Amino acid sequence: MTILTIKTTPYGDQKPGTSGLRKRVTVYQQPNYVENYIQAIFDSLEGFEGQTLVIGGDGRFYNDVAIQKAIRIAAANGFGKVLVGQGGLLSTPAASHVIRHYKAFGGLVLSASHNPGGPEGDFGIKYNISNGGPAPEKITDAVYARTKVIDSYKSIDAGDIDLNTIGTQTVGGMVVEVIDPVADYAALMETLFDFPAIKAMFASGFRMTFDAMSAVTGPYAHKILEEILGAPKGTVINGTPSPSFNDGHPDPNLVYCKDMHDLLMTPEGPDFGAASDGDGDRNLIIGKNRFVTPSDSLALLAANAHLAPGYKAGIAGIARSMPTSAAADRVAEKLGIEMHETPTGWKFFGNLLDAGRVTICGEESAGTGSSHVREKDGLWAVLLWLNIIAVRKQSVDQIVREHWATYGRNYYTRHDYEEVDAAIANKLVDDLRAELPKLAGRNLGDDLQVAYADDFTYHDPVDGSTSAKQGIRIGFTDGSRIVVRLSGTGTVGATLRLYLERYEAADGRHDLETQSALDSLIGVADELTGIKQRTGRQEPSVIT
Ligand code: G16
Repeated sequence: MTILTIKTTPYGDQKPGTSGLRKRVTVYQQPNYVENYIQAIFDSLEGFEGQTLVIGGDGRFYNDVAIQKAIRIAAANGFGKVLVGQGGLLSTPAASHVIRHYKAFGGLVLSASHNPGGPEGDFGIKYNISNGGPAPEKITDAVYARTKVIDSYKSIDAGDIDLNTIGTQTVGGMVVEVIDPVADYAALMETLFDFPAIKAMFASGFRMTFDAMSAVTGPYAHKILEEILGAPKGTVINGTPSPSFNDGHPDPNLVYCKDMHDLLMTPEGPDFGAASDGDGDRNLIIGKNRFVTPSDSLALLAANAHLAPGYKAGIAGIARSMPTSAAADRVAEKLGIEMHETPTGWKFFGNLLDAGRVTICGEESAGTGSSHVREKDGLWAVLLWLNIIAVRKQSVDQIVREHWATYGRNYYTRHDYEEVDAAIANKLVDDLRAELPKLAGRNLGDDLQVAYADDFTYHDPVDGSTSAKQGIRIGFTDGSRIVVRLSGTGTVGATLRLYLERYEAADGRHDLETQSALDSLIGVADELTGIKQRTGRQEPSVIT
């Protein structure tokens, strides 16, 4: 085998965001763009010679091209083995499990998650470490620094690997094993959940719809829900992965899953509806006549996790990202377990999970997961919901209402302003930050008094690291909260996110429409930030 050292020049824009490097496909198609980034990752790691690397992606356009390049670069850099999902597929949580299960050194997860795919869509590369989770900032910072000075990459003179046949091949002295992307993951799920109870529920006529959004979870959902658990054929819709997600937007929210939501609100609709995103780590949960917000879902799953065999001994603690509602905090308080508030990004949960301080984690951005892997996990959340419904023998709506009656309800919404001019968005955040010291104690709107106003800084209790400027929080004396931050996953301009939350006590009113319940807070947020006037937008692009 000849190892080739190929000269290259750096790109200035390879700074990993909230979750890896996400860019337009056309950006990735520039000469050596993939090669530079992968070599920069390997240059930032030590001790991988002879070790195993996992590679898999969500099957989006350019997945196959990037995987072949990654395999050649891995061989030239001295990895001993690559494990790759058949067809280049591995959902993000399955990739995390495969890394852990086979004790790999790390993995490359190729995905732009819920962003659209196809030649005009987005692509992404993320490096995960040996615990199966996204690389921490220490590594992503080093990768970025390396991309700015890289002048060569290593590859080998070899053709493409056959990714469609399960089995072992050799390329340039390195073993490449093509594995079934579903089998190990399905086996793991079976250890966590009460499959007989869920199976019995389907057998007794329980109906659900799972929308795989023409993305990676299709094969996983067909196998687990229909084949193993016996849900009727047709339960899984859009179950064949497509490189362009069938020209859809694989984001499981109420905009892109509106049809399913509307169906669940009718008497003829199924009992339960769920969806997952491009790479299978996000989830959407809708019961008959009841949409469950991701923040509530986290709280509910944590409160009921003991009903699933994998969590019957109880959970050690809960972690949520800062903008996620405080609903889960009330569950932790009642259970007497640890509660942690981290910056946005699943990578911040890794240390807490590894240290055994938390078992369940979640984010407002439709992500929930547990210590079984180190990524959020869409199907896991769906299966835990099914397990809870099967054991409690109640509808989603009843379960949610009982939860609010016990803990109170955190009304919650997120308003996204997408593709805003980056300069305008940055100035808005900078100006708001400058105002923060003057806000404490001030009265805003009709009846809100500011309790605190700061820019969130996280101190990791496990490794002592500090992450500053993680989002502006304005908290009020009644427990309401406004959070403003810029997304780290968009690929065009800036996405401004406004998160709003108001707490209504256990004996309060729980049946208000969410936007009206938050009306006065929405007004105060606009007054404070000037979003509408500065961006020229009268409405958010997406409300979740
Ligand atoms: C990623 C991260 C999540 C984060 C989400 C939104 O999810 O893994 O932790 O909450 O992005 O991030 P932002 O608000 O910065 O856009 P995914 O599903 O896109 O990988």
